[in-house]
Amino acid sequence: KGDSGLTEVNLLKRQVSVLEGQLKALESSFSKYKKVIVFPNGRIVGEKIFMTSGYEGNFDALKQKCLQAGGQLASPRNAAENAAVQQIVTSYNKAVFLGINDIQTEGQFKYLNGQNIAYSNWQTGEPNNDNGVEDCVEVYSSGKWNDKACGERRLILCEF
Ligand code: GMH
Ligand code: CA
Repeated sequence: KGDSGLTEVNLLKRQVSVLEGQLKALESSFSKYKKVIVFPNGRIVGEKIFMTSGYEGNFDALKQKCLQAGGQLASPRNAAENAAVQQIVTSYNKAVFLGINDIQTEGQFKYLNGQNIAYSNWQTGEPNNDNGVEDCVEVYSSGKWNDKACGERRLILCEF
Protein backbone atom coordinates (compact mmCIF):
# COMPACT_ATOMS: atom_id res chain seq x y z
CA LYS A 1 0.00 0.00 0.00
CA GLY A 2 1.18 3.52 -0.76
CA ASP A 3 2.77 2.91 -4.15
CA SER A 4 -0.35 3.26 -6.32
CA GLY A 5 0.23 7.01 -6.79
CA LEU A 6 -3.28 7.88 -5.58
CA THR A 7 -4.31 7.32 -2.00
CA GLU A 8 -8.03 6.96 -1.26
CA VAL A 9 -8.01 10.54 0.07
CA ASN A 10 -6.52 11.82 -3.16
CA LEU A 11 -9.15 9.90 -5.15
CA LEU A 12 -11.86 11.61 -3.12
CA LYS A 13 -10.22 15.01 -3.65
CA ARG A 14 -10.30 14.41 -7.39
CA GLN A 15 -14.00 13.45 -7.22
CA VAL A 16 -14.81 16.60 -5.21
CA SER A 17 -12.97 18.70 -7.79
CA VAL A 18 -15.04 17.14 -10.59
CA LEU A 19 -18.26 17.82 -8.65
CA GLU A 20 -17.21 21.44 -8.03
CA GLY A 21 -16.81 21.91 -11.76
CA GLN A 22 -20.17 20.32 -12.49
CA LEU A 23 -21.86 22.49 -9.82
CA LYS A 24 -20.39 25.64 -11.33
CA ALA A 25 -21.62 24.67 -14.79
CA LEU A 26 -25.09 23.90 -13.38
CA GLU A 27 -25.22 27.26 -11.55
CA SER A 28 -24.27 29.08 -14.73
CA SER A 29 -26.86 27.21 -16.76
CA PHE A 30 -29.58 27.74 -14.10
CA SER A 31 -28.78 31.46 -13.99
CA LYS A 32 -29.38 31.66 -17.74
CA TYR A 33 -32.63 29.68 -17.66
CA LYS A 34 -34.02 31.86 -14.84
CA LYS A 35 -33.57 34.88 -17.12
CA VAL A 36 -35.23 33.01 -19.98
CA ILE A 37 -38.34 32.02 -18.01
CA VAL A 38 -38.99 35.53 -16.62
CA PHE A 39 -38.64 37.25 -19.99
CA PRO A 40 -40.60 39.49 -20.56
CA ASN A 41 -43.35 38.95 -17.96
CA GLY A 42 -41.35 38.77 -14.75
CA ARG A 43 -38.51 40.20 -12.70
CA ILE A 44 -35.97 38.61 -10.35
CA VAL A 45 -34.97 40.48 -7.17
CA GLY A 46 -32.60 38.46 -5.00
CA GLU A 47 -34.41 35.24 -4.12
CA LYS A 48 -37.83 36.57 -5.16
CA ILE A 49 -39.45 36.24 -8.58
CA PHE A 50 -42.34 38.52 -9.62
CA MET A 51 -44.45 37.19 -12.51
CA THR A 52 -47.61 38.25 -14.33
CA SER A 53 -49.75 36.15 -16.67
CA GLY A 54 -51.53 39.20 -18.05
CA TYR A 55 -54.76 38.20 -16.29
CA GLU A 56 -56.94 41.00 -14.90
CA GLY A 57 -59.51 40.69 -12.13
CA ASN A 58 -60.61 41.92 -8.73
CA PHE A 59 -58.51 41.45 -5.58
CA ASP A 60 -60.10 38.14 -4.56
CA ALA A 61 -59.65 36.64 -8.05
CA LEU A 62 -56.02 37.78 -8.28
CA LYS A 63 -55.26 36.49 -4.79
CA GLN A 64 -56.80 33.10 -5.62
CA LYS A 65 -54.90 32.80 -8.93
CA CYS A 66 -51.53 33.46 -7.25
CA LEU A 67 -52.24 30.92 -4.49
CA GLN A 68 -53.36 28.37 -7.08
CA ALA A 69 -50.03 28.83 -8.87
CA GLY A 70 -48.11 28.17 -5.65
CA GLY A 71 -47.24 31.81 -4.99
CA GLN A 72 -48.98 34.85 -3.57
CA LEU A 73 -49.87 38.38 -4.64
CA ALA A 74 -46.83 40.64 -5.01
CA SER A 75 -45.80 42.10 -1.65
CA PRO A 76 -42.75 44.35 -2.16
CA ARG A 77 -40.80 44.66 1.09
CA ASN A 78 -38.17 47.20 0.02
CA ALA A 79 -37.39 49.78 -2.68
CA ALA A 80 -35.63 47.25 -4.95
CA GLU A 81 -38.65 44.95 -4.96
CA ASN A 82 -41.00 47.90 -5.48
CA ALA A 83 -38.89 49.01 -8.47
CA ALA A 84 -39.36 45.56 -10.02
CA VAL A 85 -43.14 45.84 -9.51
CA GLN A 86 -43.03 49.30 -11.07
CA GLN A 87 -41.22 47.92 -14.14
CA ILE A 88 -44.02 45.39 -14.74
CA VAL A 89 -46.70 48.08 -14.30
CA THR A 90 -44.86 50.35 -16.74
CA SER A 91 -44.26 47.57 -19.25
CA TYR A 92 -47.97 46.59 -19.33
CA ASN A 93 -49.22 50.14 -18.70
CA LYS A 94 -51.64 48.59 -16.20
CA ALA A 95 -51.75 49.04 -12.43
CA VAL A 96 -51.47 45.93 -10.21
CA PHE A 97 -52.99 45.06 -6.85
CA LEU A 98 -50.55 44.16 -4.07
CA GLY A 99 -50.93 41.44 -1.43
CA ILE A 100 -51.65 44.18 1.10
CA ASN A 101 -55.00 45.46 2.46
CA ASP A 102 -56.71 47.03 5.46
CA ILE A 103 -59.90 44.95 5.24
CA GLN A 104 -59.63 43.81 8.88
CA THR A 105 -58.97 47.19 10.51
CA GLU A 106 -59.39 50.48 8.63
CA GLY A 107 -56.07 52.27 8.32
CA GLN A 108 -53.91 49.29 9.36
CA PHE A 109 -52.46 47.85 6.16
CA LYS A 110 -51.28 44.25 6.47
CA TYR A 111 -49.70 41.54 4.35
CA LEU A 112 -51.79 38.48 3.52
CA ASN A 113 -50.15 36.68 6.48
CA GLY A 114 -51.71 39.23 8.84
CA GLN A 115 -48.50 41.11 9.71
CA ASN A 116 -48.45 44.91 9.59
CA ILE A 117 -46.59 46.25 6.54
CA ALA A 118 -42.91 47.07 7.14
CA TYR A 119 -42.41 49.03 3.90
CA SER A 120 -44.69 51.37 1.93
CA ASN A 121 -44.46 53.78 -0.99
CA TRP A 122 -47.71 55.77 -0.77
CA GLN A 123 -48.48 58.53 -3.22
CA THR A 124 -48.72 61.88 -1.45
CA GLY A 125 -52.20 62.12 0.10
CA GLU A 126 -52.71 58.34 0.17
CA PRO A 127 -54.11 56.23 1.63
CA ASN A 128 -57.29 58.34 1.68
CA ASN A 129 -59.97 55.61 1.87
CA ASP A 130 -61.91 57.54 -0.78
CA ASN A 131 -65.69 57.21 -0.23
CA GLY A 132 -64.82 54.94 2.71
CA VAL A 133 -64.47 51.91 0.44
CA GLU A 134 -60.75 51.60 -0.36
CA ASP A 135 -59.11 48.61 1.38
CA CYS A 136 -56.77 47.33 -1.34
CA VAL A 137 -53.53 48.76 -2.74
CA GLU A 138 -52.69 49.46 -6.38
CA VAL A 139 -49.31 50.48 -7.80
CA TYR A 140 -49.16 53.27 -10.40
CA SER A 141 -46.56 53.41 -13.21
CA SER A 142 -44.73 55.91 -10.98
CA GLY A 143 -44.24 53.07 -8.50
CA LYS A 144 -46.34 54.98 -5.99
CA TRP A 145 -49.16 53.27 -4.07
CA ASN A 146 -52.86 54.19 -3.86
CA ASP A 147 -55.57 52.54 -1.79
CA LYS A 148 -58.39 51.43 -4.08
CA ALA A 149 -61.66 49.49 -3.83
CA CYS A 150 -60.91 45.73 -3.86
CA GLY A 151 -63.73 45.13 -6.36
CA GLU A 152 -61.90 47.05 -9.09
CA ARG A 153 -60.09 44.98 -11.73
CA ARG A 154 -56.31 45.21 -11.94
CA LEU A 155 -53.39 43.34 -13.54
CA ILE A 156 -52.26 40.23 -11.69
CA LEU A 157 -48.71 40.14 -10.30
CA CYS A 158 -47.63 37.14 -8.23
CA GLU A 159 -44.42 36.53 -6.30
CA PHE A 160 -42.67 33.19 -5.91
C1 GMH B 1 -59.86 61.31 -4.64
C2 GMH B 1 -58.85 62.44 -4.66
C3 GMH B 1 -57.77 62.16 -5.70
C4 GMH B 1 -57.15 60.80 -5.49
C5 GMH B 1 -58.24 59.74 -5.45
C6 GMH B 1 -57.68 58.35 -5.15
C7 GMH B 1 -58.75 57.31 -5.30
O1 GMH B 1 -60.57 61.27 -5.83
O2 GMH B 1 -58.27 62.54 -3.38
O3 GMH B 1 -56.76 63.14 -5.61
O4 GMH B 1 -56.23 60.52 -6.51
O5 GMH B 1 -59.18 60.05 -4.46
O6 GMH B 1 -57.14 58.33 -3.86
O7 GMH B 1 -58.28 56.06 -4.85
CA1 CA C 1 -57.07 56.21 -2.61
